[in-house]
Amino acid sequence: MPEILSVKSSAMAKNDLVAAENRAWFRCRGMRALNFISSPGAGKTSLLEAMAARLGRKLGVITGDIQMTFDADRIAKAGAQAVQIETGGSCHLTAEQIRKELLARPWDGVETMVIENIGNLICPSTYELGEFFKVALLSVTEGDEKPAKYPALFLRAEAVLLTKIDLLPHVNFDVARAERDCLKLNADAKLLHLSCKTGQGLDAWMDWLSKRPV
Ligand SMILES: Nc1nc2c(ncn2[C@@H]2O[C@H](COP(=O)(O)OP(=O)(O)OP(=O)(O)O)[C@@H](O)[C@H]2O)c(=O)[nH]1
Ligand SMILES: [Mg+2]
Repeated sequence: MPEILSVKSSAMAKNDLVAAENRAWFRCRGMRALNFISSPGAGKTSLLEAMAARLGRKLGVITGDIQMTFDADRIAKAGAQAVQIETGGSCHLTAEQIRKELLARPWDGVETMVIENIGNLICPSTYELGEFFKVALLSVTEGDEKPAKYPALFLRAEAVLLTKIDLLPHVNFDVARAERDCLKLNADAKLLHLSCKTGQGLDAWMDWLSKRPV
């Protein structure tokens, strides 16, 4: 199927070009830019609400969903600058969609821009959006075998946040196994434990993020 492969690679190449322009846009403004990727419901928006409570309008968020603006509404209510992309069915965001939102508003005062990707462990992992790094969120309710089964994300994520750790006593989730599998895929990954319900781990996450060079 050489024709199909060439169409796919040309679409990816176009996306990568726009992603490079987005990266330059972030760099010019001294903004740190990261891409949150996880399965649906792992806690991306909850973490962004917690970050918004700390960073206020210094946090910008471009959040993607198939439909509805619930997530952007929640994040804006928590104090950050937020906009929603509704893809209408597509399972990942593209660099072009991000570019459009970067140019559509001033983003005055934003120091950290988080792109909350569509809940999906597969497609978002391979589409560059212009971020400087990816962060994987893995909730303890999903199963400890997910890093081994969905390596595309865990290979590429600079940090893996194990979320909802307040639920650990109630689920069969082997933290050591999940973390071992993450490190097999990326020995340099930063591993952190978080609970947005209790606040555990939020200081460590914010500290790591603030020290990560732009
Ligand atoms: N117990 C517990 N529940 C949490 C935690 N974080 C998030 N939740 C709950 O998990 C559900 C999903 O959280 P969201 O933050 O909306 O997840 P999401 O990854 O943004 O979801 P999508 O955008 O739909 O992919 C909500 O009911 C949250 O209240 C946590 O640390 N502990
Ligand atoms: Mg969300």
